[in-house]
Amino acid sequence: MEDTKTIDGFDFIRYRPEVFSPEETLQRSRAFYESINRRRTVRDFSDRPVDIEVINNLIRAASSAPSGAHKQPWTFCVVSNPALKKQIREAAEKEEYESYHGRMTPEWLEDLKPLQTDWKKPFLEIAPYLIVVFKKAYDILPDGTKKNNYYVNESVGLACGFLLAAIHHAGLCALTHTPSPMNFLSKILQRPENERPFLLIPVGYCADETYVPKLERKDLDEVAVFLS
Ligand code: IYR
Repeated sequence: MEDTKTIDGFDFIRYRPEVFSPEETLQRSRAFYESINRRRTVRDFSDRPVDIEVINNLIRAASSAPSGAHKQPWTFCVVSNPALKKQIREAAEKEEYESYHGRMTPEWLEDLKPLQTDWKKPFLEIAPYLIVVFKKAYDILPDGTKKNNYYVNESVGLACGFLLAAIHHAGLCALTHTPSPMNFLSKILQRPENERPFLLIPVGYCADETYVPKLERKDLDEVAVFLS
């Protein structure tokens, strides 16, 4: 039986987190770091199928992220239909062509050279799934009233972080793609007016021979300060 209590008329349940010994805590923190540190953004996907129930679980994990006032202000739109993927690829490439040929600053293009990206986005048709994440600035109640959400960017960013971790944990790969501007996604996917595209995430297995840029990650002392 769950321990419950009522505070000011609201139900609470006893929280029983998993707690480990100090040794096991250290071991688990290291193991998780070593696993997640192997995650890489990939741009070369295989068309090898992935069970939709895997995708369902990845989205369940993402949607367990914390959010402002627990509003869960997100919609994960899962696209596997080849005709829709083609439409998305064509629209994304049209925007990206313009970005790479004038909209991005010379400094930005220079910064992207080590990644060797360009306006061509074949992965949008090759990956078995595109998860298009939409943020909901407000909810629309059944009677049509609008209700604002809180910390929407922070919340949806956290959910995407959870999603990427879940994808990696399942042995799959992803790309956090940000075609810009990306309002074409609202149109193609016929999303309601309260949803705005946030990230376009192809998901699947990477191609048999995939190369990723030889990047270094910052050391702990470059990303953290300890004030004790
Ligand atoms: N959206 C473009 C350009 C791009 C921008 C950044 I910042 C990247 O880290 C990678 C790519 C594209 O997807 O190619």
